[in-house]
Amino acid sequence: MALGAGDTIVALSSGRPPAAIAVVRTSGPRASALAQQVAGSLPPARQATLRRLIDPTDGNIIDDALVIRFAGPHSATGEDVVEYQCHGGRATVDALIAVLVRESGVRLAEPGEFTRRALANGRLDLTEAEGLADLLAAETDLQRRSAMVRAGGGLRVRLDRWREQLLSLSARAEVAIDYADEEDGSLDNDLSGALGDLSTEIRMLAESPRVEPLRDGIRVVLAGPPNAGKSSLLNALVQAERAIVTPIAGTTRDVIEVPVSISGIPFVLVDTAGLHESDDEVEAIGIARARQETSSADILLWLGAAEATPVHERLIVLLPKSDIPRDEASNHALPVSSHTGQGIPELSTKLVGLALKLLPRKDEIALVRRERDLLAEASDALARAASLTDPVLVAEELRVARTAIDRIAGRAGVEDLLDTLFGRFCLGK
Ligand SMILES: Nc1nc2c(ncn2[C@@H]2O[C@H](COP(=O)(O)OP(=O)(O)OP(=O)(O)O)[C@@H](O)[C@H]2O)c(=O)[nH]1
Ligand SMILES: [Mg+2]
Repeated sequence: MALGAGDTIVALSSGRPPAAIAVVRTSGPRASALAQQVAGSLPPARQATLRRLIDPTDGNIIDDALVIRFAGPHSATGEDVVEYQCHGGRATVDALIAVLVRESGVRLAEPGEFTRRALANGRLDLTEAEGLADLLAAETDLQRRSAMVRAGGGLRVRLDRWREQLLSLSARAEVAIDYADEEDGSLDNDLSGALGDLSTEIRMLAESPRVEPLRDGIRVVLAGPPNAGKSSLLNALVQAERAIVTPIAGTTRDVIEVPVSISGIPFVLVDTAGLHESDDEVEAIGIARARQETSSADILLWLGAAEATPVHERLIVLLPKSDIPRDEASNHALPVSSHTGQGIPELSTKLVGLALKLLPRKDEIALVRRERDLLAEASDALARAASLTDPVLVAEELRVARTAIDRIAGRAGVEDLLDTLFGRFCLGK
């Protein structure tokens, strides 16, 4: 947990001054008392109230501001929250914050600390907090929409429902254990069926698209032998001279990443060293990295010979330098030329087509890897439970499934994860 969980925290929650208006947010046990001191009296809850803000030690006027109070637990953090909408000049903001933090038990907030308290007080769960972090970082419309689904509780609702179902299934298994002596002690078929159905339902969600390609960009790796024209193609796709191009084989040695948005979809184009056997130490390292990139690519562009094409789930085989006449038929490869621009629009269209399969559709949930793994874990445990007859073992598998579901929502064993997540938040959120 963050330092001083019982402190009242203060932060500028709006953008960096100067701005027309700044929002200074306070949350914690002293928030209301502070408002009373600075704004003269306590404003009514949930009603924007114009107040003159005064430094209580010397009576100096700080600003005229709209003050909005939310009484806990019905607030964003679950604690008493007071927001001050003051003028957005740097000196005004600084003066207000200085007066607020002068009180004992009041301090500046850590990044993400408001949200962290909301999580601690059950105002949102981990999947929503993660969605919120994505929402704040969203740069494209697709990212924004996907984050909205998560931040709005798209996953939480299902997890809550599944948790209830798991509890009632556990209760049924317990009953079977209790009656084990009297009857044959095995489970009714009905329960096995219910376990199997729930396993399938959870499995289906586990197969949802991943958040990472949407958040970080879809990794398109350009690979092939030296001099194939990989760097030139990258430059042509991003319409800028980002990678060095020379007629010398082995020009690119390191991995070069260039983020680019094509039709509003975030891609990261990855240029790599030409794949071949090399005695040069530096080049050899570059080639090893290129091989790694090839295997972790979301989409692979192959600029080499057809017979040497690597195996990849989403592969586009290209025939580079198509402006140079050559004998062999191009069969399945897409002809592209970085010099004349031939095939570049078609390649972009193909990239977008493949990318759309990797991305969540409108209003579809996307999952982070952790969530997918835990959902799969829960589904597996339920599938095992469905095939068991001993109610004691079934109850144990149900417990495994419940723990996995609880961990997704952040109800169990996630402290280390919280630090990483809240490190992504900005100050004042
Ligand atoms: N005619 C023609 N030449 C090209 C084309 N694309 C690249 N070239 C030339 O081919 C040579 C190698 O191009 P690069 O883009 O550096 O090739 P690379 O695959 O990145 O090479 P390495 O980094 O050494 O592996 C350069 O001289 C380019 O000008 C093309 O579409 N048509
Ligand atoms: Mg190159």
